[in-house]
Amino acid sequence: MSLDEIVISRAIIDRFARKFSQGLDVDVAVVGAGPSGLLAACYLARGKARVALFERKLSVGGGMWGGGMLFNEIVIQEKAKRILDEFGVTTEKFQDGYYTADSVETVSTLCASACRAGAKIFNGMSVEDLMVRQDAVAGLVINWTAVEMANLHVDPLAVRARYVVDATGHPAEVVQVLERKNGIKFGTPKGSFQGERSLWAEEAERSTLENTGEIYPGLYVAGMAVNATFGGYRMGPIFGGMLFSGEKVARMILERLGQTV
Ligand code: 48H
Repeated sequence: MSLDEIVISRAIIDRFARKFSQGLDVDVAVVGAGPSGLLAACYLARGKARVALFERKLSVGGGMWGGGMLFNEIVIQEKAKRILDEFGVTTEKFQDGYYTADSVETVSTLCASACRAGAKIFNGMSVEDLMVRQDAVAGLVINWTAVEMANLHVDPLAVRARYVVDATGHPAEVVQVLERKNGIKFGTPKGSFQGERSLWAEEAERSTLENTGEIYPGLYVAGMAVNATFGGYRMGPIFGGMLFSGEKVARMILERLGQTV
């Protein structure tokens, strides 16, 4: 058999069209494939939710690849070790209470786990807006990142989702769009976007988990986007809070869907 370039091209188009079509109408749309988004997508898919994950960059993993200051090791606190153990990521004790993991092994394992659980991951796509219906978030407005970068005037496509998770990290882009374009008040103490504060690891890890949840009907926030939304501190390169936040948001949504992890 000789290779036919058109068959190769058609295979990609057909398979992508099938996957993309499935991703357009889902139970949960996760925005951002950093550690919190990847973990949320994985647990949601394991719980039998239909999940699509949209990531602006070509690579998934967000800020985890670089560990701390490009030293590609992450630190987790002892209580977060059970999550990495569950996925088979190698961890090593540094001293009492502190464990390390290779950031490349961690990202690639979480990504593979999410895909194998059934989450559909769309990289190179940016979420530029939301669908809002009767005072609830009803989905996303997406476009190719290449279109965004080239500043081309190309209309986007829409994704319907029962629940949206903002896991966009420091900028909390989805939350900010909701506030900017719709002038609404949402579930922070002041009812508005607060912006992230300086470094305090202990307090940041605590408040990330505490504030992970639904801030407006249909919109959940997870990971670093939680701190930005609620005015929480940053925690630096310790990742337990990101893992716990992804796990918590998945559990909350699965409960709403009547499913369990
Ligand atoms: C599609 C988007 C969009 C968009 C952004 O930053 P992340 O790694 O997010 P988290 O919250 O899972 O993890 C945060 C962690 O990496 C970190 O930065 C920590 C712990 N910092 C502590 C500190 O003190 O600095 O990933 C977010 C992802 C990225 O890959 C973005 O490209 C993506 O979201 N993203 N994708 N559409 N509009 N906005």
